[in-house]
Amino acid sequence: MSRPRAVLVGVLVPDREPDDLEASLDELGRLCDTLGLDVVGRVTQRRSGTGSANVLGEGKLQELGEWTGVFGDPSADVVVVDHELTPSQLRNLQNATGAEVLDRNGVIIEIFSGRARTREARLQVELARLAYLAPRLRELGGPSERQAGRGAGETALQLDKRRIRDRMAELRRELAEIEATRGVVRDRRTDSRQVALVGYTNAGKSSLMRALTGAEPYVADQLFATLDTTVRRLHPEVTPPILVTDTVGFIKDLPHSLVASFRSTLDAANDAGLLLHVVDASDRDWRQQERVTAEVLEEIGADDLPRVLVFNKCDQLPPGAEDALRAERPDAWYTSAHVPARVADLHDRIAARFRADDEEFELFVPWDRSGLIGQVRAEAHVVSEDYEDDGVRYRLRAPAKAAAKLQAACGGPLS
Ligand SMILES: Nc1nc2c(ncn2[C@@H]2O[C@H](COP(=O)(O)OP(=O)(O)OP(=O)(O)O)[C@@H](O)[C@H]2O)c(=O)[nH]1
Ligand SMILES: [Mg+2]
Repeated sequence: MSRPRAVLVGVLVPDREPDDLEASLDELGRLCDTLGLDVVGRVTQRRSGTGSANVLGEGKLQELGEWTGVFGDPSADVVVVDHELTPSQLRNLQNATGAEVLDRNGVIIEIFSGRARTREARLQVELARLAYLAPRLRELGGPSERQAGRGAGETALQLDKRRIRDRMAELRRELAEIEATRGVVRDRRTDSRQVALVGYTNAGKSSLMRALTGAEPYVADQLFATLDTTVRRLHPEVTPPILVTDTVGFIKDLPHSLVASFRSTLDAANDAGLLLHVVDASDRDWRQQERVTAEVLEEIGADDLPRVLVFNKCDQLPPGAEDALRAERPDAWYTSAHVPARVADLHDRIAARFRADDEEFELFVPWDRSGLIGQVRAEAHVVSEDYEDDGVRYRLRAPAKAAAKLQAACGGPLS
């Protein structure tokens, strides 16, 4: 079956640059592609705002109608608007074009719906989808309204709305339960060292995850390839181990219902000792993408965590561009998930960053406590070791907590 064809609609409001609208429509086109739509055209118009009943003026609305077959054979099946529509704008456009109408948020929510894999992600997406659909139900007339005919329609609609409310309450309850279990897992992990890869969708977070850990996350030249958080050990391993977390990507104008419902997933980032803010250096819009990511991090309360900007895809930069970037952002790290030597460099920087926070200390393990040697090697980096008559004298590096624990374990009259 051929894919449905979509025509994109963008409005150029007075304080917006034409380039910015074009870039936004490019991104919307990629979102449509991810959703399974073929983008066949664009209709744009300069307007004083996005609030008018039909979004577009009369002439442009006709142009759109030509695409959707109001006057003949349709060349597009779906109209996709690049900003958020009110429920009544959505209905008006649907009536005027005779085609299905989606707005940016609707597209993003549909992508998320099709892609969520873990139970938690599925519940979160369903919640977001219902929150998005509920206010639009009356305007569109739900399926049961059409089936039940006019008189009974209102009651059926009210019934639908009540069902949605009940379902949303149920989803919130289930999510709270999952969250509570995770709290337990999290507490157990407070000693572990975590790095979270965060950033704009398609920046290469999962590719870096794969390169840094040997895990096999889903990587695709698609927006929102990842919707679930995964955690793996940094590889080659360091002692004590560092965990790497891959997270869902951000996008501009991320629907609020999604930010809210993904908060717990994104919260994984909140457990991290270090955030790697991954930016696609080869994307001409990286500055905006960096800004959007920073804003979402602030929204989820992760903006006070230690954070390093990581420019990825440096292999795709034209000659000289990386030097220019380095001059502009001397504190950032530069890498490419596709170049092993550069991944190794990133690995070492991560390890060094954690090592810098470690304490270096001396530990004497008497022979009669040699059972502790395994624990020492698992929890601390061995700088040096000397075998003496009555035990082993170590110089170790470890996080303060682990250091205190080992010292307590080896303490006592013999040490
Ligand atoms: N040339 C080049 N391509 C890369 C690099 N890193 C990732 N890519 C490509 O960029 C695309 C997106 O990569 P992903 O790792 O899926 O990106 P992501 O940030 O996880 O994306 P989402 O999960 O959608 O948020 C894929 O086609 C990757 O092969 C890189 O360093 N160089
Ligand atoms: Mg990903």
